[in-house]
Amino acid sequence: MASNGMRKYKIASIPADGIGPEVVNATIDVLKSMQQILKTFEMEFTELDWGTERYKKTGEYMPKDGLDILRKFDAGLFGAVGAPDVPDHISLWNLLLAIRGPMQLYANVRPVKSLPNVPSPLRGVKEGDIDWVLVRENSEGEYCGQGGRTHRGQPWEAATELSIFTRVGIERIMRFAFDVARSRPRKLLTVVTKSNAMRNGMVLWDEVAAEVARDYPDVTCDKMLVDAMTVRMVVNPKSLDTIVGTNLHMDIMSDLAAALGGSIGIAASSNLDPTRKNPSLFEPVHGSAFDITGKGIANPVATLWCASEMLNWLGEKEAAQTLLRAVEETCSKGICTPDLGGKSSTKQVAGAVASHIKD
Ligand code: GGG
Repeated sequence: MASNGMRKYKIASIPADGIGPEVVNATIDVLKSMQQILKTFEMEFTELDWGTERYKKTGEYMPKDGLDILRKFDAGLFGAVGAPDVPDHISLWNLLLAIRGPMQLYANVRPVKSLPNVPSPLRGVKEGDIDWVLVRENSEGEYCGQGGRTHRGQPWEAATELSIFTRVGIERIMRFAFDVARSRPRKLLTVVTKSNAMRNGMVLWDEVAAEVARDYPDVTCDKMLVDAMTVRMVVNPKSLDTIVGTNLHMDIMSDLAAALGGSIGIAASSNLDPTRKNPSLFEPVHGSAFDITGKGIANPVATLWCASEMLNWLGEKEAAQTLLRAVEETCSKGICTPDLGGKSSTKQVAGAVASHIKD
């Protein structure tokens, strides 16, 4: 609490690569003007220079004590990682994945719903028909980083990529997902696996899901194979609400979901530590988009939505709703960047959102 009675938060901003700085800085401007208008909270932003530029100068994406640095903050706002001249597995594993796993940000929440004037590409789907929350296991599974390569360069070169699923890891994400489903009006959870073909880890997922389901008799739970799930999302989107799945499955499904919801340019994502021992990290689903970097036309809506999720997580629920409403009003006036068919710049969209914030 600040001396003026306002609730005070320390936020780390990690704009990182490509369009990351454009969307993060536009969002911080909106948050700063929000706090001036609402006068209920104060945010102190500290920019961390982590990312590919730093890697090229120092050989490190983030400092060795980066996680300790992050732990001094209440939350982090992340932009994007990845650059054309660095292999993607280097950038991802040295920054985002170097934070998510070790910080135990095990719940990756990706809400998807259509915004005004951002129609779903699906025929016959109206605004409001798609209202999903995808819950991605964010700390293990296919992203455990285990495996290896042998006989490099030989015709018999081989590589293994292990997936590690633990009972503890599955149970905690399952309980988190059931809680999310319980908090929503339809109380409906779909568990996604591939347990017909993958007979160990995925079967454990099914078993733990069934066990946890017994503690949530008020939540209707069904299970789907990931391949069939992609079809259901397209042909029967209204039948879905909360969806939970593994790290890789939900990474893929959340891109599909974002596109079906209207655009990946509006899709937000929260990397949460539900135990609240570590600060959570909020990042747009989209990547660094080097094709439009520096043009001032990156869509800030996904990061603004992340900021709303961050406010919500910090307990500023009214401010979170105010921000999302301001984004919706901006969209309903057709103020949007070229990816959504508009002519506005990143700064113009952010400015319009700030102007729609009322106390
Ligand atoms: N804005 C987040 C970002 O840059 N993501 C890049 C990416 O490829 N992420 C993969 C993942 O979330 O697993």
